[in-house]
Order: sequence, then structure tokens, then C-alpha cells
Amino acid sequence: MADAGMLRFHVPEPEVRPGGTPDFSNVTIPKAGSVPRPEIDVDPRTIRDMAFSIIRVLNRAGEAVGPWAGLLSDEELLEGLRNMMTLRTFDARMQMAQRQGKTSFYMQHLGEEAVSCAFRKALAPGDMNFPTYRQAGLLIADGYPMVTMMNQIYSNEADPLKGRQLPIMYSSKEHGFFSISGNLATQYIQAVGWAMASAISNDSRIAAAWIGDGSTAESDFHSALVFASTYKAPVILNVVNNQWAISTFQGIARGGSGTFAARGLGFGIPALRVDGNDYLAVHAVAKWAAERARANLGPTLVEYVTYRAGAHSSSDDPSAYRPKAESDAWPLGDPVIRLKNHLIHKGAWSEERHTQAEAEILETVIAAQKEAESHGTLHAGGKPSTRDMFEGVYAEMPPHLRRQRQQAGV
Ligand SMILES: Cc1ncc(C[n+]2csc(CCOP(=O)(O)OP(=O)(O)O)c2C)c(N)n1
Ligand SMILES: [Mg+2]
Repeated sequence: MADAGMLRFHVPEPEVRPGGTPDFSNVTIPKAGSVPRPEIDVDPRTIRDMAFSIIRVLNRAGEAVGPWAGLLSDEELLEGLRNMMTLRTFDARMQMAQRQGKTSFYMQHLGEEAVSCAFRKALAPGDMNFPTYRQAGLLIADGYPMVTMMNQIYSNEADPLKGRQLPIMYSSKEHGFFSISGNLATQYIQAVGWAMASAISNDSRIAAAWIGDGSTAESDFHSALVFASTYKAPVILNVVNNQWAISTFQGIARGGSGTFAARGLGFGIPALRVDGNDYLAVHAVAKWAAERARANLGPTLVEYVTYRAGAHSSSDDPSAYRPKAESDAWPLGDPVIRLKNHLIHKGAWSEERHTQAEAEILETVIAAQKEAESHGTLHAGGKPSTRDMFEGVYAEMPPHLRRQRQQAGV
């Protein structure tokens, strides 16, 4: 009490800094299969504890257990494994291409592949994602051509966005992938607004909002929750908690709320936490939330508990702010290895087939890369024409732009 009356400013600190021993002893991991699966029309007040647990299906022995298991066939699981492996290989090749100067920028998904790949499979055609830069699995799992993604990354002559967007900020209406905005959290208000419009026009399509743990500190996140809860918008409110927001640990944006899922409770929105490295759990929870939205039961907030194993982006070096071995210590493991082990346990897969699939996937990704590079890279080959810069923005081009286009001689 010596300093009674003297205020002290509180800044949350991560458990460990570079040079320290990784410590996740504060992350409580419930047993796989232990969290119940309520009916979709459950009274949200009766499941508030789900915002503090973690829904898991795959146990350490590679078995799928509990009430959230059993939704996917072996074929669907094998496709999921292939999609995650493809995303991982795509990431590795594009990260390398960035280092080779073929693009200015890249962002990887390492460790988070299950979130976007499994989620995509819970949606129906016509549903719309409002993704961040770390959900390319939504496109890969929906069969969007890798060559087109690479063309965008290289800003080459075949880039569908004509070099206007930062690399990796894809856009595809047909694949339910709303144009990515670099301004964090804008995706939330856009998704909720789109979902409200869908309900107002008595459509059947639902929306999915995406945000990272750090970005939940933006006001857009909170405003979106007001509208989503008041109007029971048909939207899935996804929070990908990968523990880091560049160099800032998740405790800063979370503050004293315990979990990011718990943010939904004050709005009366059902909030679930799920093991983001468990393909089966992610898919089952996404399906539950999608069914609620489609049945006019309103929004669901889902927190995916995962870990960003790679750097934030090609411009980041995590060794400056976290121990090097921290990702190996992450208690929920690796999503690709966990699904692989599950399929081997079931007798639907083997180490040999996995090695063979890795080689095949690498070959496919390299072939796509060769094709994309034939259309140009950042500093070589074909580019979008200067004329493209003036088109597709205004229905009628304003006089000053018409003048500039004439000056440019295009
Ligand atoms: C409004 C806004 N503020 C800051 C930035 C810069 N910025 C880009 S990514 C990022 C960290 C986001 O972390 P998180 O939301 O946890 O997502 P993650 O990258 O971990 O997937 C920041 C601060 C931005 N793009 N937009
Ligand atoms: Mg994050």
C-alpha cells in the first residue's frame, strides 16, 4: 500500500521473449471429444462456457472422437489433406519467388492451413467470404486456378486485377472471395452488411467475416457485432487467433476478456472456440455456424485457436520478438501432420502415399509457376498495359483522367 494513490499503467507482456524457453502451459487444452455439440437452435445463454473451451475432434492417437466427429468421408478428408499440402507448397514456392525478386511481397499460411481449407467446405455456392490475406485456402479448396493466383502475385500481363492490388490480395466473385482490403477489420462490417442485404432481399446466401486476433482491437470489429446481433445477420464471424499480430502478442488485443470468442457474449452472439489445427473440428464447427445462419438463427462467432508458424510476411523476422523454437512447442501440433496421421490410422493413407503426393503436388505447383512466369514477373516479361490503369474504375471517365490518359498516349 506504500504507493496508494499512485496510478500505474498496465501493458500486458508475453510469457517469453527471444532467448527464453517457449511456454504454453497457460493454454488449457481440453480432451478431444469432450465438448458437447448443441442443437443449432440452442439458447445462446446456455452455451456461454463454449467461449472458454476448445472443440477438438482429432486426439493424440489420430482418432476422430466425440460429438463433432463423423461428418466427412475418407474421400473428403483426402481432398482436405491434398488442399492443405497444396497451400503449403504454394506458399513455399511463392515465398522463394519473393526472395528471388519475382514479386515484391508474400504472406504465408504455415501452420494455419486447416482454417481456410476446411472452412471453405462448409459453405454453399454463392456464399461470400470477406477474407484477410491469410485465407488463400478458401480459393485453393474451391478449385480456383493456382496460375491465376500466381499471375496476381507477379502483377503480370495475365493478372486479373491488372497490377492494381498488393500481391496476394486476390478477388473472385465466382469463388465467393471478396476483394481483399489491406485495411484490417473492414472485412467485418462489409460481411455483416452483405449478410443483412442478403436477408433483406430474402436471398439464401450467407456471409463469412474474417479477422485476425490483433485486428479485433479495431472499432470495425465491435461495430459489426452490434449490427450482426441486432439484426440477426446470416453471417459467420471468424476470428483467427494465431497468437501474433506481427510482433504484438495476442494478449494486447484480447486484454482482460479471457478469450476472443468471449467478445461475442456481451452481444448475445453464440461463441465457439475450436482447435484451428484440427481439420475435422474446423469443418464441423463451420458447418454448425453455417446451418444456424441459413436457418435464420443469426450470427455465430468462431475463434480458431492456432499458431502462426511462419513470419508475418516476407518483410518480417520473428526471431526479433519470439523464441525460435516456439512454433515447435505449440501444443495443438501441425494441421497437415495431424490429418495425415488420422488417415493413416484409418487405413486410408500411408507414409509412402504421402511422400508420393508431396512430390506430385510440388510438380503441379512448379508447372503452374512456369506457366505464370511465361506471362511475366514483377521485373521481367509481360505487364498489364498502362491503359488498364484508367479502366474499370468509373462508369464514365472524369475529364481529368481522360486528359491524363491522352498525355500518357494510351
Ligand atoms: C487498419 C490497419 N492497421 C494496421 C495495419 C498494419 N498491419 C497489417 S497486418 C497487421 C497485424 C494483424 O494481425 P492479426 O489481426 O492478428 O492477423 P494475422 O496477421 O496474425 O493473421 C498490422 C498491424 C493495417 N494493415 N491496417
Ligand atoms: Mg494474428
